[in-house]
Amino acid sequence: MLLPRLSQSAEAARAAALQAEFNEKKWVWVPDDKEGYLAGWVNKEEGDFGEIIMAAGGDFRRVPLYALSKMNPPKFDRVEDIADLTFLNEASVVHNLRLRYGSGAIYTYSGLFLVAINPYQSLPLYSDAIIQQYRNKRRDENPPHIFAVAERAWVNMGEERENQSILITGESGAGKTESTKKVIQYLAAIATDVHTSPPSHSRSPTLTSSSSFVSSMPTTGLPRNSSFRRAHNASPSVSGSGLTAKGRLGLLERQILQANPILEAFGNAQTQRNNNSSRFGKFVRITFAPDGSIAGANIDWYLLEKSRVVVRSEAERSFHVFYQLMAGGGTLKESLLLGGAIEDYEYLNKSRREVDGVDDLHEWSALKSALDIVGFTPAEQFDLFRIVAAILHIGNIAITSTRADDAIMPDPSQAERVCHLLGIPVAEFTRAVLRPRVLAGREWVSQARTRQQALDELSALCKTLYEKSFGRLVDRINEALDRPSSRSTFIGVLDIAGFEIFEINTYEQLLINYTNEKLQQFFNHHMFVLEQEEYAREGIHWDYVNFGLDLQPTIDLIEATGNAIGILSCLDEECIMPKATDLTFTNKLSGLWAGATGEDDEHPGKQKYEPARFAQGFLIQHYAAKVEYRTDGWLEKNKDPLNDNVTRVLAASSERYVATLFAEYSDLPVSSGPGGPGNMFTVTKKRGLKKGAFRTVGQRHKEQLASLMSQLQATQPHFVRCIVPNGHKKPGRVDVPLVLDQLRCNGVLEGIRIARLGYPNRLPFVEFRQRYEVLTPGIIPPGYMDGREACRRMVKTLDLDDSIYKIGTSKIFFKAGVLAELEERRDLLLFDIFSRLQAVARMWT
Ligand code: AOV
Ligand code: MG
Repeated sequence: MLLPRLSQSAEAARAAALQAEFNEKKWVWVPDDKEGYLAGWVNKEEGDFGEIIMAAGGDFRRVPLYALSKMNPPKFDRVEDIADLTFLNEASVVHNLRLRYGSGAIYTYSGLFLVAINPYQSLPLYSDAIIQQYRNKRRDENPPHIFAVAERAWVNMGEERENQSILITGESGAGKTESTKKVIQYLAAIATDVHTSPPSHSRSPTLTSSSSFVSSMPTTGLPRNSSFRRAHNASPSVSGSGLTAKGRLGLLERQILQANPILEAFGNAQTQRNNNSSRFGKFVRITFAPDGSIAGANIDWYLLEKSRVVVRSEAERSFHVFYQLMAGGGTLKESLLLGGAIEDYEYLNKSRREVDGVDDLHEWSALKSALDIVGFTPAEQFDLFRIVAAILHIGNIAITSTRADDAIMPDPSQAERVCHLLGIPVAEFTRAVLRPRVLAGREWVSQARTRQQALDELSALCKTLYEKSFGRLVDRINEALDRPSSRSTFIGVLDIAGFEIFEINTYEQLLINYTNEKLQQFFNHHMFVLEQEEYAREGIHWDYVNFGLDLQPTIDLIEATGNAIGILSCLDEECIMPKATDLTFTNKLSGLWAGATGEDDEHPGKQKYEPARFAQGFLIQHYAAKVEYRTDGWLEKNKDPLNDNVTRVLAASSERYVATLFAEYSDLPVSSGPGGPGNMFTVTKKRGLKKGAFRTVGQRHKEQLASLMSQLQATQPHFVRCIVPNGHKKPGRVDVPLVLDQLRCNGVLEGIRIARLGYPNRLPFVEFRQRYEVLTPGIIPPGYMDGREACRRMVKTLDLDDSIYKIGTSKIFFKAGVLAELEERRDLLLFDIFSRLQAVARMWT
């Protein structure tokens, strides 16, 4: 027993020496344009300025004191939970993340968040052995990991019979989709295990009591990060069975896993930021039977970037499936009349065709086998590719114009191919595109289109075809996986694009940022409730406002209906106004929100809105930043126009698959067919009958988001924030300003801000006493003493101001920074004792 104690005290001495050295100077983080923050110490202070000596290089800098951030003592380096830091400032947060990332620790907690920094390399963190290592373990028993989040969700679901959600956000390429896959991998593996080992729902009660905030300080003087290496060298013998999880998965589990390559083939594409970028958001729910085994799954999807099938930047590709089909289609391609190569298709030959390290032929086989496993019949598979091929053929339809500028199709053979695949009469299709019947006053007339109008119609058709087919694909996957049962509970994983601020922000950014504003509000509210519960549990009085409400004015500004009409409703109104344009819409908004009318109480969003000064658009103050939106093209984007003539032809297709995609249009009065035109009244009336057909993009998204939010509200949430470390897709490098931006956008800094409103550092009485009793010798008499009383005596002796701590019923709570001071005092003392011991030891040798 002597040896470990000796080595422990040697470690403690080293730490104490480090601390003593640190204590000699007043260390700070100095803001730096390039590096984000640099270390330095305050040489002297003059008024509001400090003279700083920089740690690297030793040069002097004069910096305003308010710009400096206090550095945490070295023992806080690499803490596993950022909330444990005693100085909670931005600089310390990124410093900690950078240190950890540098040693391969890509995961770090920050209070309620798991922060995951993309390693851009394959790390040995996801084997079956590691899965076993996280099974049945509390969060603080293992290094931070996405598996720990999945484990906690699973345990909470079992113990509390409550649905769970895991919300993963981050910018493009940050690792959301990879994280989602890891969660599903973990759940599939452990749920398979329940068949071979008893469910672990009856575990020790300590499991649920672990606080989401600081639960413990390092008790040995060593930071807890030392467990990282230990964890990842863990022997697989922890696992009860030697079989790999993969080998044991049942059909349903395999189908759930195989749904992903299908979704990725149709919904992902290579972009400049990510070779496998998801161009849609998804919420995947895995349902579990009461015994913990998987009962089914269901996928909801959001905002597919369908315009990509038609255009994209030159350096990017369309959806993967196009290239996979072209590479591997073989005889299938013949049936789809795809005789050419990629170069021959207008919708593919204008941009990049290949991706480094991606073998489309191989991906094609993976897609085919996934479709087989999930249960798509050959006919169903053919229908999916029928749409892909039809889109390529539509792209090749040549349109020219007459001298009168009327659109014509000089070569009908291309349209014939399209119509053959889509099961529609070529004459009707051509007429619908070139000379659709439209309502002129009270009469239906054929109206000639210009070349551009006809081309726009074709591309609108392709986008709609693709989106509808994607929707049908997801429905079909759900049919295969969905086995609803009243007794099941679910874990939902949300993989959705994070807050976006680009050079030019448009309607898509507004919708995604609106979504993130709502998700952030959900987080803030959740954190508020947990904080409140914790304080209430501990009998601590704390006055505060619900920080979930902070974001409401911005949300109102976007989504409100009624009197203080929001941006989306205003856009909807303009979409049905004759003669409305993007400009009239923009002006109307400014009149509504920036005008002098209306009390601020009635329009709280007013302070969040500003007309743009140099472009047609406006600025919104989001929680993450002020963003300028340009409103060009919004009316069209919101209406998502496809003329009735075209949809009606498709709804009457002889191919069942095509007809069902457009079924919602089928009961419209036939205006271009032999039945003759209907009148305006019947159109409106019938339109009212079919829900779903004529909603605007904004309305549809608002409804979907409302449904998502209400589902999330009925779950216990877990939050994962993915971070891109640098702009080069390379391992090892952390670009601090880039990371800080993301921490701001993804709410991690916001979480820290609100944590600081309370008492962010908290310790159970026992731990507080164990660690700091050395500072108050003789205060606590030998024998038993109530933990609370002991703490009270200690803080009194330590002379702490009572505004900086609160004593609860089982824990003591501190304002940020207090623990650093206690640590400093403790280390000085230990160092002193140790030096004296050493002196004594020297006398004896
Ligand atoms: P995203 O989902 O957040 O972007 P992905 O999950 O597709 O990002 O990750 C992008 C790429 O980063 C992956 O293809 C991997 O190469 C790499 N990567 C991410 N996480 C890991 C990990 N844990 N281990 C190893 N490599 C990883 V987007 O869908 O573009 O918003 O739209
Ligand atoms: Mg993704």
